[in-house]
Amino acid sequence: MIEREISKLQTATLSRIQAATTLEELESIRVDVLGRKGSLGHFSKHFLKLTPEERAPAGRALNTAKEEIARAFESKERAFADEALRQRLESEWIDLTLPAWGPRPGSLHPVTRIQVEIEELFSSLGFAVLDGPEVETEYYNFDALNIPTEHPARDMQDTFWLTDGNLLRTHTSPVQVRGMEKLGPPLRMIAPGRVFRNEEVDPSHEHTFYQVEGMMVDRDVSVAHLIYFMQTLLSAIFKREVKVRLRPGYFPFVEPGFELDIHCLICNGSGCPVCKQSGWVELLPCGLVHPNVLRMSSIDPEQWGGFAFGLGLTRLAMMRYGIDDIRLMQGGDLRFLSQF
Ligand code: 2NL
Repeated sequence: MIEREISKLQTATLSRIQAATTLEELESIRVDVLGRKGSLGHFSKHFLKLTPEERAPAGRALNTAKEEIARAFESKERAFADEALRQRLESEWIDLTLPAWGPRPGSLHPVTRIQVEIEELFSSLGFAVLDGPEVETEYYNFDALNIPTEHPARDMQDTFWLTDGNLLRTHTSPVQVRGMEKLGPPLRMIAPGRVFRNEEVDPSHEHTFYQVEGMMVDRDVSVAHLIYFMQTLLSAIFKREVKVRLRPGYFPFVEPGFELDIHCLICNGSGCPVCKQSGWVELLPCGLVHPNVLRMSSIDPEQWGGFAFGLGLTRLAMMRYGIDDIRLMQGGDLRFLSQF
């Protein structure tokens, strides 16, 4: 009986399908049974030998078997697909209740940090914090500061001159000149900011750097006041005693003028590129404001006197953080910046 044979094949195939564990296995069963040389096809050939009466029930049995087997394949395939999806969902599961990373916090540049500290210190001492243009006139940058025409700072080698006769400020003094004009005496002010010099760049020279200048104008201001404020400033910055030395120094805008040097904090005085092997770093030029400078800004030097100083913020930050190459400061390298 061919129907029985078909039914046996159907049962066997259904259990093979049921037992299959992979898609590949399922495919090989499909080839075995439904393929061109498969076992079901084999029955079709036998049909030729059947009588017409035998053919109808055998055909029905064959069709039923084909349908059942096809349904079983379909449902097994669906089961495989469901399982694959379940496994994917399992492995790709994320916990949506975890807190987000949030924005990566940035940090202040070492120069900015020192600048903010100095601004806070001087604010607490009654000084105004002033800002001013980076492109200046020759008058504010040089003439008003008693810097003579033949002074080397005016040379092309030292100053970035613009084609219109203006220049990139070489110090923040022009901000103080503007401050004297605007505020009038008595006054206390500091002027932090970016300045520019036409320098050959090396580990201790940059064309762009930061400084803060400060000035106090009042009645009877003396070198004693100057020294008091400079000591207050340095102990606040270094949070410890630093060795200093005071030498006479010449600056056209002060008289008398001083060079205040500190013992090099990088090499502890033994000599390094930053202190040019001397063990000392020029840190704080200062002095009493020159009468000509006061007069040019409409302050009567007979009535008023003042002290002034200029502090290199960039060099100070290098001292504070032990940075031995000034080029790192403007380099924008995140490996450097993210350390602060
Ligand atoms: C420097 C310069 C100093 C001043 C700057 C100053 C400004 C005015 C009047 C008088 Cl408007 N003085 N500034 C005074 C002494 C020294 O230093 O290049 N420092 C890094």
